[in-house]
Amino acid sequence: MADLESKSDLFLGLDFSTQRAKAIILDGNRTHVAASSVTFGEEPSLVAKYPQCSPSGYEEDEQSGQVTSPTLMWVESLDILFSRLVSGGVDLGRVVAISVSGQQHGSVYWKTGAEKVLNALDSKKGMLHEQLQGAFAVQDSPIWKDTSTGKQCKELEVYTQGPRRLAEVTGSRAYHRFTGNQIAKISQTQPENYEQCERISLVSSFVCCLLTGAYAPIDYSDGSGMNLLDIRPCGGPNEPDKRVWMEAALEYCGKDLAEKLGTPVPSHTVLPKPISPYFSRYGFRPTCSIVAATGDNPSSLAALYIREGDVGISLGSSDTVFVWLPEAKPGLFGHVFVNPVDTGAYMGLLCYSNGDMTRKKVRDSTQNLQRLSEEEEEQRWQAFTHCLQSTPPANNGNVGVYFFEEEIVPHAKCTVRLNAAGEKVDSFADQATEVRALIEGQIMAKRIHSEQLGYKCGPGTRVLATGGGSKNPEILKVMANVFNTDVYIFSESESAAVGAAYRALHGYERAKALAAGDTDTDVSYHSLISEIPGTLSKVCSPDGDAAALYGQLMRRYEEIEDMYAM
Ligand code: XUL
Repeated sequence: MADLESKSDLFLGLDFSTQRAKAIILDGNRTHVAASSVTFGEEPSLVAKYPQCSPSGYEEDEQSGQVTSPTLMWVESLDILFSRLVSGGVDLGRVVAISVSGQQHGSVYWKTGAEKVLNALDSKKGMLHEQLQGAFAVQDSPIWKDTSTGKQCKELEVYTQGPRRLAEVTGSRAYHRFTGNQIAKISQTQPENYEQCERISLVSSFVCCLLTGAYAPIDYSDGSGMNLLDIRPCGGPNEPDKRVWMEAALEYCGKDLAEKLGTPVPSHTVLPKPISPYFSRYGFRPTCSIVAATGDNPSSLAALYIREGDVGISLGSSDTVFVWLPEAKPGLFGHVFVNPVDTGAYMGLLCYSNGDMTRKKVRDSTQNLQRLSEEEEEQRWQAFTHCLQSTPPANNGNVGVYFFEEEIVPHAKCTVRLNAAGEKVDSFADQATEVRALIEGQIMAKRIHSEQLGYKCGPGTRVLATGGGSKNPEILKVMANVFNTDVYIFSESESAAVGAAYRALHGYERAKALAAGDTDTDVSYHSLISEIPGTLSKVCSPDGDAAALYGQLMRRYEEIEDMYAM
């Protein structure tokens, strides 16, 4: 295998999440060199143009459940991000490879002729959003929070011979946010726009279209979140890991959809075109490689060195749980994706819509959140932590389900509180009990559901916690006791962006080694990206007595979910 690149070479990871775009730059030893971010709903120039997306970064129609973000807002933020890195003194000319992580399931609709515009992007002709003004057939991209596709989900399941069959082939039964259902809704409700669209990207692959100035392929792992990709290998001895689209699902979701989606590729693919000459304005070298993008959850799995026996828990805008699966056995529950760092393996994913926003609403005892200063936020989180400190594990038998937003796992929207006697109550005696019921309920749900996906808690297993919520040691204690296992945190809170930078490094080095012919075996991700000592630190171990209390409480929690799931 080739030596790692010279120390002066840099690797850039971009993450386009629901609320912001981030960049993290690492050197060849994966040491942090620079970082920057743009918060869509707070960046003054973006707020002025897209006030409907402030402060959240998206626009929501409560009535229909439709949730979208303006595609051009994302386009503009890429320029802001790069100019911010340059003004911070970063020499982007040292970047040899870039990869991208994107919020999963969201989609972008390129208008016929847009690829010509992408090909012709020119740093002298104005900013990206100016040159791409007319490039989209649909101006507002549906994102993962969208729940307006109930009709399409039902029809897709019928068309593909039922939810179980759809799950067996695509890794999931039909879900509102999954891209195929979003596309089907657009093809049915905006037929002219659908007709005018020549290419559909995921948020992740869309950013690669901007970077390369050409249509970029969808990778297998993010593609598994569409209800469209057949996740089973089908390529024979020459291409053992090849995946293709599911014909029946394509047929239902839209006319000529195979052409509009393009051919999907393994997640480690280096794209045929390097960076577009447009980006010379920031000093990028013309040969800078772009490695296929993937979704934010697959990207976090890559950053966290997840291996068999680990469960990753990310507490963020959405809460997610991901597990490494050697085999795919998808059922009616959760999702199975092609693994982003080993195309022969899989990853299980659970996604909860009640994450940070719900924790904030319980913290502030309100359904209408206000914008607070950093200091006020800090004070309120301290009070929240104090609530956890002042209440015992298992909350004296009080248990609650807080699905303020329509929950995905299970499909339900309700708030239910049971006291120790099993009676339904409208509120608990005090705020501290309320906060503990919320956190314990959220963590118990994650254990119950990951076991249903095939995960087994036991000796040698680890919980790897990430996301904003993982900074709270009291929440980590609850994780250790509920999962009855050690909890580790990653020294970086931005696992999705870091995963993108790691994947850029891997894709680049792999391609270089293969091109040089100095290896007869593939350069596996884990052979190159081994755990850097100190990046994962054990922060919590279970307390036997406390852990024992959760068995019974989990059964009660499960009963509530069973009663209220739609
Ligand atoms: C995963 C999901 C969310 C988004 C958030 O299925 O919908 O985690 O990826 O960015």
